[in-house]
Amino acid sequence: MIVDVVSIFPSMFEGPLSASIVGLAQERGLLEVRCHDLRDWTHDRHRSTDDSPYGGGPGMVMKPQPLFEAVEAVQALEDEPGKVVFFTPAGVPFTQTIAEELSGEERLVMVCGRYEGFDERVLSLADVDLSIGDYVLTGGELPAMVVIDAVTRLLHGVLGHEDSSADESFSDGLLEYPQYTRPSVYRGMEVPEVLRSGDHARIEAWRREQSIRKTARVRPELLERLPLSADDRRIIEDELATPLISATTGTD
Ligand code: JAH
Repeated sequence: MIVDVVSIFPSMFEGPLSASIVGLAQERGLLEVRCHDLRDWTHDRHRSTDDSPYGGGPGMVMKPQPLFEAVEAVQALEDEPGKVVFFTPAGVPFTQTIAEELSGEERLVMVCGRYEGFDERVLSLADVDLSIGDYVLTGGELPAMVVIDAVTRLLHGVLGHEDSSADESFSDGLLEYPQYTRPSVYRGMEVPEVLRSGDHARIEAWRREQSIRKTARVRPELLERLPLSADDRRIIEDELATPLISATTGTD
């Protein structure tokens, strides 16, 4: 996959994209991220990318001309123009399902804004406008890195074991069950006996129960869309009957 990124701070991407799995994916030729400086498409002496808003109001808005020319120039670098992805707080919520869809693309063009946002006409360039969560950042660069990270680990050949991403939080709509490794006792805290029993049916049932309990407690809305067995429903009821703060916590 080729990802072209347009930003006024292309150097922000250097660390996150060179380390760890994303860095390795690039070294192995499975991913190529090319970061472009939006100011390369400005024509004025001050290389300005922003201007004051029509109608008044605080702050500055990303002006159309450098963004239109940048996106058009970057799209022309390959035969395929690539899906154009914007990042704004008003975008559609980014989910694992969208990460899976994007991972099937040959190339993407990501546009990162700054200031108070984009001139609305610039958004006509977007195939999709994504939000990574309900908070306001100083720009779209961190969301772009989040999306690159989530998509990269889904690319074929990136995670040595190609089935590992199918076993995790969100892939079955539940949060992940607890994981343990050696030693079996650390500072008095024991690994659950079932995980050392070798009984794979029991282990699988325990893990599903733990996933359901965790999801019911912290993300109950995720359970509404899932097919649940009678066993699952009894576990949920039991979990929701358990107080979040136990009676023994405190000074008594
Ligand atoms: C802020 C341009 N979904 C989080 C998110 C995404 C983008 C921005 N903020 C938050 C943002 C300023 C300018 C984009």
